[in-house]
Amino acid sequence: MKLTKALFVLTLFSGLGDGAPAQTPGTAQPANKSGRVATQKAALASAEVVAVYPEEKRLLLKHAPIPGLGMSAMTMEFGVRSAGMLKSLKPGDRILFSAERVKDDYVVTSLQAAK
Ligand SMILES: [Cu+2]
Repeated sequence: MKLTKALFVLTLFSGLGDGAPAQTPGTAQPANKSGRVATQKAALASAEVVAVYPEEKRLLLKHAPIPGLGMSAMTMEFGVRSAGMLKSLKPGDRILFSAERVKDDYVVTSLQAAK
């Protein structure tokens, strides 16, 4: 019981420290409004999931233009930061996501279901 509580507090604190955009995108809006997201290279873009490759930690997205990455709309593969991000995704899903360039690859750093 004590351990669980401590873990919970820890999680809370680390969440606050990081702004936690990856963990709870739906509930972290006030913190994000203060400019944390804006200071990152990646802005939120919308996309449709075309294919998911959990074993390779990659996915194929048909995405809208992403000005922050200098991309027009296209269908392309992205890596993901963790395989867990792909768990609930399936082809046809619409998402909002942010990505950043890592060497010659593009990596999705956060994503959420779009309505
Ligand atoms: Cu692209």
